[in-house]
Order: sequence, then structure tokens, then C-alpha cells
Amino acid sequence: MRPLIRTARCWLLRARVRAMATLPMASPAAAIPSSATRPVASPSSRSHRPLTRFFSVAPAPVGAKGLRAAASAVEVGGVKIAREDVVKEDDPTNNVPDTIFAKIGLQLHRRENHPLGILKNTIYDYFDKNFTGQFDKFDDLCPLVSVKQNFDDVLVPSDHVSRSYNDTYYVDDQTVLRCHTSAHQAELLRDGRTHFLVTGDVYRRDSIDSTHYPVFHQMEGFRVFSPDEWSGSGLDGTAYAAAELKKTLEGLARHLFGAVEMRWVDTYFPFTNPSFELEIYFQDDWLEVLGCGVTEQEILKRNGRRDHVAWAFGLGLERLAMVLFDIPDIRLFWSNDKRFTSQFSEGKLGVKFKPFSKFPPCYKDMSFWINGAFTENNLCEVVRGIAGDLVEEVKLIDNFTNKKGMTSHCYRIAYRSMERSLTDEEINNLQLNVREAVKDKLKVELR
Ligand code: FA5
Ligand code: MG
Repeated sequence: MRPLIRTARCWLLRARVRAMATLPMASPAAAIPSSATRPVASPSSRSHRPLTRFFSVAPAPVGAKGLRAAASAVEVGGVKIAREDVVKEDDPTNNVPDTIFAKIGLQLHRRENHPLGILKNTIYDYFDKNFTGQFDKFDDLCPLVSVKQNFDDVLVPSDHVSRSYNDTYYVDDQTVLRCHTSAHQAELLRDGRTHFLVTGDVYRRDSIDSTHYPVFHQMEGFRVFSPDEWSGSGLDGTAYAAAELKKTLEGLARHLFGAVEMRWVDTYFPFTNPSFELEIYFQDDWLEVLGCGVTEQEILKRNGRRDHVAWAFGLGLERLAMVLFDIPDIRLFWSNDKRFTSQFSEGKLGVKFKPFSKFPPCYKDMSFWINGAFTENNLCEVVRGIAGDLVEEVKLIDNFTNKKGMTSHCYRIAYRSMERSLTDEEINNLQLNVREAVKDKLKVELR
């Protein structure tokens, strides 16, 4: 299991900040008003200084199907996004590769027959049943947001690690691909919303394994309470909101899973206090499925809800869907293979996925002397740029420093297709290209 501590990095460093109301001015997208205040149709209708610049643009990944033609544009929530709006090879403040641009606008969570769409709608059902008509739902908000929305508005300190170019995809120094759906909290509060659910694709530079992917989906929940709601409870506002939050999420877990082993873990987020994570027992391990807590007063005060309290949560849809549908690898969610897509249909939560192929992984090791700028996230991005979704895991297996003070890392790369067997020749070629790219882009010395 990954140590819990690892996830703390998500919310435990650096960017210039400029105040910005909604969408970034630098992007053509900014010309179009934010769709933030337009809820999706009701679910009942179901229609419902940069650390370093490491490399510019990755080559098209081998085997990554459906890479969009470089020049085309997509539309999200009424905002047109063209490749040149997000991939800027000559801009040192941009670190978005083509493999990431290719995912924008796919919106897996809006496909009714996709595990993520089925899960989203089942969560909507829970809120509709228990809080009739109270929660406004948004699932089409533009993932291009300002640094202010993504970080400042939710009190992320200026030196917080999540702000680094190593962790977040920057379109320019004031615009990011949102790394969490919490980026929309402040805007929706200012719009007068008190109960809302925001579902969307989020983007993070991260390591590679079966439960981490650089694009995944989150659902944000937010509920504001006014003083008259807790005054008779004998509790203070914070304790009342925390109790309501746990009750709501435990109810949601039961609605989704029936009986499942779960536990609460205390944690830290800049925007909530107290803060918790919910973990579910899966594949012989505890899997973190959501973060939540009682919203910091400062956020409510700044956005028109002084003297109120609120709870908020952000759940990882893939993580929950992996448990519910028995999906063993997070890459499968992106598969267009009929043998995957045909197994799921609207309204059918928890149908167990039947693996259609069991090809063994193929392991290749590579060792190199690292330099001061080396990070594992950069390595993973280079590997993903070459091998696309054929890379299953990148794992540090050896690490030592010699007498001259040079540090060597040995990484084991697991290659595996979910859909077909790979030939030796194909894997050897991939590994050769990976080695070249790692040497060129990360300026490390191969051993
Ligand atoms: C957040 O993103 C907070 N914004 C959540 C939150 C919202 C807390 C509101 C409090 C109030 P975190 O970085 O832990 O927290 O991510 C939330 C969930 O997203 C995780 O529990 C996990 O289920 C999922 N997740 C995180 N990283 C990945 C990844 N690389 N791939 C897939 N799922 C991920
Ligand atoms: Mg977390």
C-alpha cells in the first residue's frame, strides 16, 4: 500500500499569483463567460517561478488511441479550447503536453453507460432522495481555471507543494488545468449557492501506477448551514457541520456499497478544519476515496456567508468505481475497446467487470545518475509521453549515492496493454525511445 503520507503531499510550493475573477484573461477561453453558474439539468430528467522547464511537447504516445488532431479544438461548458490555448511549446511557464490536451473535453463522467457516469448518477440519486431538490448540480464547468480559483480562493498557501510546476499543469503563470474541483467553491458561493455538487475532470502531474492517472475525475460536494439550523442542537457550528458531514458520507457509502469496510482518517487540507479522509478496504489494502471537512470560516466570510458554517467533500470517482465495478487498473476507464465499454450500462451500478484479457506485464529497468532538477513526476511524464497507456507502473527499485556524491536511481518500468499482447520488439523499441527521451529531456546520465 502507498503510505498515507503520500497523499498528504497533494495538500501539504510556488507560483506567482494575480487576482482574477473567473476565467483567465490570457486564454481565448476568457472571452466567453464562465459557465459556472449554470447548473446541469436536474438528474431526475437525466439529461442532466517555475521550478524548471523540463520539456515542451511529448511525441504522440504509442498505442494511445484517439489522440486528437493537433489543430482541432474542443468545447467544454460553452468554452472553446484549441490546442494552442493549452499546449505552448515556446512558453517556459507552460508544462502541458499533448497527451494531456488529448483528454480535455472527453468528460467520461457525462457518459451514461460509462462506469463514471453511472456512478455520478447514483450519487445524484442519493442526494435527490435525501435532500430533495436542494443540491444544484454542475458537471460541465471548464477545467481551465485561474491560479486564484484553484489555489488562492481555497486558501492554499503560497509555498504549498501542490502549486509547484512539478505537481500541477500550468497553461501559463496565471492559468492552470484545475487540480481539484474545489477550484469552483468560491465562485459558486458568490453566486448565492448553498448546496452544490460539482463533477469534473481534474489534472495532476503524478507518479504512475494502477490507482494514479494524470487525469481523473472528482465530485465536490458543498453544503452551507445557517445559525438557526444548529442553534437547537447543543453543538457549536463546527461540531454540528462535522457530524452532518460524516452522517451524509456514511449514508452515501452505504447507498453505493451496502456493507463495506471503511475508516475515517484525520488529515489536513488548507480549506477545511477539521479535515478527514475516508478509506475503503479494496484488493487487500486501504484505498483513500475522498477528502472532506468543515470549511474554513475565511472562505465563507469572503464569499458572502459570514456567520454560517459549511461542510465540503471531494471524492475520487475512479477510486470508488474501481471498488464498485472491480476494475483493476485506472487506465481502463479511458479504453474505447468494446470489450470494456459494452460491459456497463446506465443505472447498473456494481456490475463486476470481467477482464477480457490477462496479458503479463513486461518489466524493463533503467539506471541513471540524477541531477538536482530530477523529479519522479517529470520522469513519469516523459515515460508516458513515449509509451502512453502502455505503461502500467514506474517504480524506484534502487537508490544510492557514491563517494563523489553522485546519486543513482534505478527505475523498473512495467509495460502492459489492457487490450492485447505486446511483442518483444515493440517493448524493446519503447524502452529504447524512453531511454533516449529521459536522457534528452531530463538531462540525466544513463548508466
Ligand atoms: C482534494 O483534491 C481536495 N480538494 C478534496 C477536498 C474537497 C477536501 C473539499 C476537503 C473539502 P485529494 O488530493 O486528497 O484532495 O484528492 C481527493 C480524492 O481524489 C482522493 O481521495 C482520491 O480518491 C482521488 N485522487 C487523488 N489523486 C488521484 C490520482 N492521481 N488518480 C486518481 N484519483 C486520485
Ligand atoms: Mg488525499
